Amino acid sequence: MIKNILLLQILTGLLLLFIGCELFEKDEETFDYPTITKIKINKIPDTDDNGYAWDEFSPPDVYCVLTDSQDNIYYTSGIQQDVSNSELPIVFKPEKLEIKDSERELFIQVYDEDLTGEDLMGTVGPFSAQMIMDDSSNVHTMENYTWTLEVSVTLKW
Ligand SMILES: [Ca+2]
Ligand SMILES: [Ca+2]
Repeated sequence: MIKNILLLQILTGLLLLFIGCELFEKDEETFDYPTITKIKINKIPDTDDNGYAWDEFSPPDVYCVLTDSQDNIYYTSGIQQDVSNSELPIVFKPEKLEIKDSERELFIQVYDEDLTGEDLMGTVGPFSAQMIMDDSSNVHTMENYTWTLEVSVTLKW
């Protein structure tokens, strides 16, 4: 009988230890793969290639797409309506955007959403998860001077 109680106590102890570890892991926020947690658009061009405003009566409606060089799409953000310069930077927080192939060359395309399709505001890249992991900072900023476009990517791993 005493042996049984002792065994029960040990089992309970182990169970509590196990639950404790589970809670700890959840708090730690671990990642199975390098994960893009944030895409920040710092600068967008004032006008399109022809010098015209992106929209006739309001600022552009901005979203971004994460692609590779084969045009595979890994992420499409929501649309941020009427982004004037004073509203920059705008931040998109993808959910569980894991980069399973850390060597793959990636690009971020930024668009102005229109009723009749979309206008490309510019592209930044290539970059790869490995490139950011090799760097000293987990925030990687890319600028496309032709388009006056600047985008920062935050990677966690
Ligand atoms: Ca437009
Ligand atoms: Ca607009």
